[in-house]
Amino acid sequence: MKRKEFLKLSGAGVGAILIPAAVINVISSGCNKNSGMGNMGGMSGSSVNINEGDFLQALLIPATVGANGALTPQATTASLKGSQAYNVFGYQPGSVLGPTFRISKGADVNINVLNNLGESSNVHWHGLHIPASMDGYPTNLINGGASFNYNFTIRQRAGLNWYHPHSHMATARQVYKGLAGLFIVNDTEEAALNLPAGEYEIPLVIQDKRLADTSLSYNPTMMEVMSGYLGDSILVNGKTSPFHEIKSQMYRLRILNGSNARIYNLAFSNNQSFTIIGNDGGLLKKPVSVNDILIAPGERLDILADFSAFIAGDEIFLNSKLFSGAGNAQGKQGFKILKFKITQKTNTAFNIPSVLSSFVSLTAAQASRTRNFDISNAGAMMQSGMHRINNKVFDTNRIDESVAANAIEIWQFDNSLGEEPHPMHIHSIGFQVLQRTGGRNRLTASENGWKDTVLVMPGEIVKVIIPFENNTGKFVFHCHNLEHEDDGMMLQYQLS
Ligand SMILES: [Cu+2]
Repeated sequence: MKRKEFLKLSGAGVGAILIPAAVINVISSGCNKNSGMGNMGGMSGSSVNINEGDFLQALLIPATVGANGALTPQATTASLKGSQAYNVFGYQPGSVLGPTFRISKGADVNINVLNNLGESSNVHWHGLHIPASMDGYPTNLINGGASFNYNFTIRQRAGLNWYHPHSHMATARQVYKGLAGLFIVNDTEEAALNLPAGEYEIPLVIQDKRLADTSLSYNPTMMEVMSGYLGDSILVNGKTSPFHEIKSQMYRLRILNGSNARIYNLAFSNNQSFTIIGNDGGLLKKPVSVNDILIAPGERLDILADFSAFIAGDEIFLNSKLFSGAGNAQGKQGFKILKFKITQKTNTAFNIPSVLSSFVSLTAAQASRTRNFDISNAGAMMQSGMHRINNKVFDTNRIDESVAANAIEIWQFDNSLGEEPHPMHIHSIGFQVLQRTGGRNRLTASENGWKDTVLVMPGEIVKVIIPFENNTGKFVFHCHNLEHEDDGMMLQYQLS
């Protein structure tokens, strides 16, 4: 049930400002047997426990393709867990996810999308700085049976981007059912580092789904819209609880959190450190060693993991550890994600470069203005029952922010009164995170460098600085909790 309907049933009207979460819980648990309430706490919903699985299926690595590709979104079946067939959406028959595009900076890209889904869809190239007509605007859709050619030139630095549908109010369902893929940009600065490549560079798309339901039906309750649609099983590259055979040396793990709503606190089972070398927008200036790192939906991580201390026969897991500060639905359980099995002792050393890349760090003084976005959603339930930004829900006919081409601006996402975590994503540009106040009160190790999605926890205010380009047009920015996005937590800016 959507909150709009719930409000009608419960009699809550326009004009009320705030109802304590505890009161809402009482009201809604009395009005709908399917509200998914359980023993949840406040407005951020309840957690869903992960069944870890057996780690007996081999990790699949998506096929790599070049600048001239084709995608055919379609309803198909895939073996997500053992030999069990699931009804999914794929960009090709027989599996979820699509191929990994690997493209050099400067290349012209031409990807034909033939939509055989039986419903409208489109493709958003998350992280790419491309024209508005190619960006997968929510109402710029490819009808069932029709096709569209996405063509654009890659003008940005190396990095791990991704693609997925961005259909108005259907993004969450289409992504959950299996539509997503990676898009890697390479450039000469990155190539000069000679980072681990080939079998030593492993793409990992981490997602959660409800595998008890082989039809992968998607019908979130009101509370599941608030928490986001959390799965009961973790999939990596479209398989649940996989293993991967490796040698005892340095690996480059290129990680996407492609989940609708789940946040992970990545760590190794032996708590060994690993090195963050990049994030959403490519390489950091310098490597950073950590023992764990949060990754929210839409975010990417580029990690070097040193397995040289292991011998053949050893095993190590990539896990998600407990974390706090993300509301009632997230971080309450630690679980295993992926098992690495060391099969061969090697003597191939890799020394991590002390300098990875160079770019200008922007300062607040360079910004011509600051825009504030209230993402707390305090009291939003009392208005139309939808997630909001600045008290507004998405309206394709309304330009929310007018931005001058090439302007440098600070955008401030204010979740200081909120109870839910919101990973905020801005289309078509990269930004740098300037400051976080409240909550964690600092930038994390993966928040230096270029980002396009930033996690704003309850209680936090995060400032990002954006050097807009001259890629004029109408673009959206939104919460990348896909349930929140489809619920209206998206605005748009006109760059002109
Ligand atoms: Cu959100």
